[in-house]
Amino acid sequence: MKLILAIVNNDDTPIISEQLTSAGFNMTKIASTGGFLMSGNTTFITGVEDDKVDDVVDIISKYGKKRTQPYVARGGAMMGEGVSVLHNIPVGGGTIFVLNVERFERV
Ligand code: 2BA
Repeated sequence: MKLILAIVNNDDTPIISEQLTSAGFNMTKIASTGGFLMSGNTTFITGVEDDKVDDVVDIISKYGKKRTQPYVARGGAMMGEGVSVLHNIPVGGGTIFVLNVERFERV
């Protein structure tokens, strides 16, 4: 068994949630925050049998869209105090971790 942790954009959360559920996967959604952009995202936790991992990854890949988000870099010693530069940072579609599960119980 594997545990999949998938971080996706909030805008894609409803469709990914719907698709995982209708494909029969159990999952938990956690409201999370990206450490770099400090904006909200969603972390899906899904426990699946090994042969289902690719199905989950396929759904997240299909419905998690790549996009850019604005990021304002504020000046310092390198750029000059008071200077701000707007960057468009590429984000997503999904950041996916697949972990081995040692034991799974529903009690
Ligand atoms: P954030 O940490 O807010 O990162 C958003 C996007 O900013 C990243 O997109 C990446 O393109 C860029 N970025 C992140 N750290 C950077 C840095 N130190 N310098 C320059 N650019 C940087 P994604 O890679 O698609 O990541 C989307 C979200 O997935 C991240 O939001 C974070 O919440 C999560 N994530 C990504 N990689 C992770 C990792 N190795 N461990 C845990 N969470 C991760």
